[in-house]
Amino acid sequence: MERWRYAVTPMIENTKPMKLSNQSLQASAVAEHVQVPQYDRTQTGIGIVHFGPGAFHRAHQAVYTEDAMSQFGGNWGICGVSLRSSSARDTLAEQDFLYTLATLDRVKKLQVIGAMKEILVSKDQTPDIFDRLVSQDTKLVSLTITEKGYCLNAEGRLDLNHDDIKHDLANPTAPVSAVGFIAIGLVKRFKAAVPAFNVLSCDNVADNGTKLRQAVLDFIEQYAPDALAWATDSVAFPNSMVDSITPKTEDYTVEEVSGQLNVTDQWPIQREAFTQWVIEDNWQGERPAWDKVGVVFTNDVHGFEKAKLRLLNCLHSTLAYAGRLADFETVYEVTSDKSFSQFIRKLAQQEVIGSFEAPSELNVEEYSEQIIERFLNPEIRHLLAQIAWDGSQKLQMRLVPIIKDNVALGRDTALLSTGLVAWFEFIRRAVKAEQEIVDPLASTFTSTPAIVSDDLAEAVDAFLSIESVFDDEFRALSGVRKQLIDGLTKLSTLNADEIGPYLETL
Ligand code: CS2
Repeated sequence: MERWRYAVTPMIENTKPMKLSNQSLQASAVAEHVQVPQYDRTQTGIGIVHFGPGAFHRAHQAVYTEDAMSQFGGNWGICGVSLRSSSARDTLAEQDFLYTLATLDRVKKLQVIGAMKEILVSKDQTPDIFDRLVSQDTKLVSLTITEKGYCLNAEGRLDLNHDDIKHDLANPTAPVSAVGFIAIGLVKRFKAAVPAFNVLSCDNVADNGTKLRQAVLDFIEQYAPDALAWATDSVAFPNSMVDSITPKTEDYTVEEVSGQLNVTDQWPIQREAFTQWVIEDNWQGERPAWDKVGVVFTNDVHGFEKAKLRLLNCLHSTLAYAGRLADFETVYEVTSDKSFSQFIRKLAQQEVIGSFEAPSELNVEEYSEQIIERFLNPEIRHLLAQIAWDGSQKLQMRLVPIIKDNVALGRDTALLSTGLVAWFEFIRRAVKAEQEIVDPLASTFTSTPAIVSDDLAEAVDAFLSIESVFDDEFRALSGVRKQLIDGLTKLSTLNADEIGPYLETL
């Protein structure tokens, strides 16, 4: 299916395309309508180590860094670090770590990104990773590893009983966690009298920098207490909010981008045009000229974080679970359905806006409507099934806090509870159908019979008993518990084409 074509047809007709590489760039084999790095990659040093060089990092932070270097220079090449898989390294190494960002929106754009200079994999390159972490050239360590990678306990402190943390404290020459690598790397710098680097979380987590700082300092307190005062005073952990809808790369993306590029890119990244990065203005020393390419440095990141998590991610997750129960495939399809679009607008207007204090410079009504317009981008095929991954991690930030805040404020929670109930029913149907569940708690769901009980109060209580998602305060919300039981009682009886009409009744 031909989904999108550019105005310019491929420059080279009927020849086998070269691979995207430094060589094909220098040979100008890449089509003329494609933006390419405006700096000499061979002369650009590495100043950033990034843990988790996945699609979002490559679509967001790496692109801001690319633009900053193309327009303002600087040795801000990125060393990606993969703690699990070697696929990104093995694939991108074949094309000199170049890849294409395909911006798919009303206006389409192809940009070859050169900021990624290397990707190291911890299973066989740990010494090289530490060399990068200790190098004076490294001014920043950033992360997109999701909150579960921070190894925190319910109190927001480092979980010293976490298998990875226990391993790293016992094996500091071969850590397996990002927290371990960062903490041990900082201690090495302390002992070598090398100034600290900044640590920047780019995860979809409220207070991401504050949480990561606590985890790293807790690790150092156990591992090298003599370095704790230095780390406490010398390392900046700014909070940040990140935003750009970045669906995973599909086979058609590779085919279509390579066709437009005139060279083969094995792993392009697709993304919407909208992108936003808000970083707390808490920084030691140099940084890329991000502020000159659209990044906002402010002291009120918290308000932007909440606005985004609550007005985008809460709606995303609600659409994912309710939409999958209604057999929709993508965000575009489900948001195009009148019943669903009316529901999420009511959810935003009646139960999300007003649940938090937004930054004074943000018009939340306009922001919310802009988000729903972004969901209606026909060029982005964002799978609901992908957004549905890791619900036990995501909903504790996207839905649970809003319900708690609304109860405390005496506000309604019926629509928010519907989103939570949709997750419950989504999991129940997957367990009954023995379908794969992508979630760190998948085994909990499949090994807890009450989750799929026909006694829906028992089923709700089984979900609410999951300590990592719901705390005692939430379990004590008796009114919410009744909403969840009533909602699941209704939702569990509905087939796909009855979900939308049901939402209209709420
Ligand atoms: C999505 C996010 O997959 C998901 O959970 O809600 O990745 C969302 O696309 C980004 O936060 C948008 O910035």
